[in-house]
Amino acid sequence: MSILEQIKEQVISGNANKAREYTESAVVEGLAVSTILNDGLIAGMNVIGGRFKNNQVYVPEVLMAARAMHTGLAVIKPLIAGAGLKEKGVVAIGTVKGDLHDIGKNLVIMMLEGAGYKVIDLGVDAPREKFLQAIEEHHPQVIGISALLTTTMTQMKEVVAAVKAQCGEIRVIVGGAPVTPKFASEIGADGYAADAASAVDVTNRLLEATT
Ligand code: B1M
Repeated sequence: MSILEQIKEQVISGNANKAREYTESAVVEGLAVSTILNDGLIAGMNVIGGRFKNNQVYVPEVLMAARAMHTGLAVIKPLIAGAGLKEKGVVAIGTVKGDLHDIGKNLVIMMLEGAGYKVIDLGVDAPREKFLQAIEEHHPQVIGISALLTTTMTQMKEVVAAVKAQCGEIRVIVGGAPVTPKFASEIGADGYAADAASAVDVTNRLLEATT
């Protein structure tokens, strides 16, 4: 079994120690961080996602897989975020109120940090007040909003409206599995990204357009 398959398997089986060990080995072997991420860690999480959907595994297994994935992510995070890149701007990002999913948001954060942005993590279950407070405290150029549930997507509209009312110049980017470009446009967001890498491209584009 290849080292990427090993990482994937350890995420699927929720073995955090092994996921970390194999991720470390992959780094030592010189595999690209994006390959480790997409073909190892995320690939494992996708398998668990499918099994969860089909009731083949339940919440405890999913939580264990998420923990294993985070352990692997912690190994590669310094490689993505390191390299002393000049700060490009400030992005404050959170998962909306009522929603506890943070794996995708954390990936977006890692990619943004890797691209040279300072990122303020507002965590999960973040009410709109938290986004507004972050604007006061950190003066971000971009607000990122994540939602993984169809029931919490509606919160995004409230956050976008509140952010725009507080500061019309701030750009808002939204994402998460149930979110679509059409929905993003309907709620007045400035950008939509389907995945963490695209979130960087969209953020770059939005900031280029304002400067
Ligand atoms: Co949840 N869950 N979950 N869950 N969970 C989903 C989302 C679900 C699709 C599973 C299913 O039924 N097939 C389903 C939602 C259905 C729906 O609304 N359409 C669901 C459900 C129903 C629930 C509960 C209600 C289950 C229950 O209790 N009965 C419950 C809700 C809890 C709550 O939030 N209030 C729940 C709980 C959980 C766990 C706690 C067990 C765990 C979360 C652990 C954690 O995040 N720390 C969990 C997980 C892990 C999942 C699945 C299996 C995986 C999600 C994930 O991490 N994917 C998920 C099924 C699935 O997606 N296949 C599921 C990997 C991640 C890398 O992808 O998050 O999509 P994703 O992020 C991507 C892009 O979407 C994008 O970039 C990321 C990287 O490429 N992106 C952005 C994300 N945010 C972005 C922001 C951006 C831009 C891009 O800009 C700001």
